Amino acid sequence: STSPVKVAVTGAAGNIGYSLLFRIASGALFGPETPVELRLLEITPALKALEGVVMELDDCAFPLLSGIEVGDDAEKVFDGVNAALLVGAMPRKEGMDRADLLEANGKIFIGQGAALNKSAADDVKILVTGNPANTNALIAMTNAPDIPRERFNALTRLDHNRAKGQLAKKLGVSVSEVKDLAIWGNHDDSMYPDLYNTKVGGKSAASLVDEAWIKDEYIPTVAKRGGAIIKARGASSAASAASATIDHMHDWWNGTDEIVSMSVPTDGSYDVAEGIISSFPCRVKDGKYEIVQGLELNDFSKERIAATAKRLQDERDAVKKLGLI
Ligand code: NAX
Repeated sequence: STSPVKVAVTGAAGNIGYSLLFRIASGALFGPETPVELRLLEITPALKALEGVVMELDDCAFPLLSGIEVGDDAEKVFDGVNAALLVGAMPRKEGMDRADLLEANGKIFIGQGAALNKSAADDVKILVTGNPANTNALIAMTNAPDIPRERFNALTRLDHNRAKGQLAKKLGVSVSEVKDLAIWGNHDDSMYPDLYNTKVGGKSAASLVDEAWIKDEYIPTVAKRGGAIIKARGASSAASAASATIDHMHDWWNGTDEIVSMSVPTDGSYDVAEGIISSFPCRVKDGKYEIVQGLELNDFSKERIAATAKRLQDERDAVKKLGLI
């Protein structure tokens, strides 16, 4: 039998964790042949709740789950991990502004970047879900100088899946008919889903809908979806965020011929400035992603991509000022 993949999950006792862990343990991430060992990191006051989650994992008797380790010491929990899903972050509390949040969460990712640098396996792949995801990933990457930069990704797959779902619904087709859709930029309300390069039934998706719908309804609906879910459910997206986290790492690990949205370190592609982690259309082969090259972007797309990249540059400048990178 194959030796288990060691996967770390931070914030394991949180909402997303409660959905994510069970899917990883059931084989949704690495496939039905690969045993997994879970390494669960939490802050000390959440370890008791995490104990309860571990009891439930035991009670599922997942055949692929070869072991579970829990703790509040990142260096120990990350020891030898092949994949790290960095979900845990501090929610914005009353009276906190954006800079406070960047600082509070930024500190978490300094420590976790350094711990991964010290103790993760050489082949580790790291995906940041905890917000502000792109900038947290940048902070972790900057604090892990021995890990190749391209091993640090941030999650925009939830935006991707939302964008796919909303388009399929509008056109009355199945989501599997929507091809080559991608999110550009930051995981915030400036993210840009490009329908001009998206294909449905071989046609450009933009040609099948009104431009006014794209600008006034579609993009805002995708951008505000998280808020709409909070309003309806009384709690933020958890199962869908967990599912998107699985999708991203699954495709990065196993490869995919489809175009998927991944937030990756910028390399100058499409005139997006270097030094940030931004979402692009990507393909993955043999465990390595590539930013899809040669796409034509119209003026509207160029404008939106520049605007969302600017947000990321501003966040980068803010955390630089705070001494986090
Ligand atoms: P919860 O508040 O339910 O859980 C977060 C957990 O992280 C808590 O159990 C907390 O104790 C733990 N934690 C805090 N600091 C930690 C640290 N230093 N080390 C380890 N664990 C730590 O939030 P949840 O709903 O699970 O969301 C988690 C994060 O995902 C949030 O930052 C949230 O904003 C973000 N999201 C990102 C999305 C994306 O698409 N990128 C979408 C969903 C979600 O909003």
